[in-house]
Amino acid sequence: MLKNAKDKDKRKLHVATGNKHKFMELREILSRFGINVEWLKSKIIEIQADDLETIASFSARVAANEYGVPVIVEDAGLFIEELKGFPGPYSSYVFKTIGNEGILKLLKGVKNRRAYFKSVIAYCEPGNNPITFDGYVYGVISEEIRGSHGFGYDPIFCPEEGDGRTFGEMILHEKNKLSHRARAAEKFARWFLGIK
Ligand code: ITT
Repeated sequence: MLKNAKDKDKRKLHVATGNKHKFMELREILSRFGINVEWLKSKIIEIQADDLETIASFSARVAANEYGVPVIVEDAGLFIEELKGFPGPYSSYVFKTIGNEGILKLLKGVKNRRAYFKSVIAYCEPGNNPITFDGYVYGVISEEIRGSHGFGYDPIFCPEEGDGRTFGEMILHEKNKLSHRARAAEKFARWFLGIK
């Protein structure tokens, strides 16, 4: 961890992701804490594993050592109760293959539509071990695709703390009030700044 606020100014914090939406969400949340981030616009090598912590930590270590700067890597997944947690850590592949339409087909006629998003942020300084922070948002899978904001599974996920709209029907600021990513980022920011 950085020892004081002065150290923070000397070191740029980079978010390594190929996903612009993800970067914009993280930038907005972290800026509330006065943490400015830069986009390391590169798809960092990602391993396949059964848990998001392992995936994010591996990429964060590789990126921090390769670029010689402190790096955040965030990995997220959608876990659907009726499907025993699928697609979970395989969310990226499933989105690219069957997409939102495919998920809705799998859940056709299914009453239990409960699901959650999990986010894991891995922070790593060059030469050090990564440290992870998680965040969750619970909700249901909608009956149809709704909204064009956000990305990925946003148009089929209704957070239970919301007003019935999917994340896809919310602007970035609204999603950031509830999202898994915002919650993980808040945990990280508090730790980074030494706030209890
Ligand atoms: P990286 O370059 O950071 O890896 P990515 O888009 O591949 O970007 P993830 O591996 O973390 O990001 O995400 C896995 C999949 O889960 C991704 O394809 C998205 O479609 C979906 N996903 C992640 N976070 C989401 C969110 O907040 N809302 C909707 N879908 C999300």
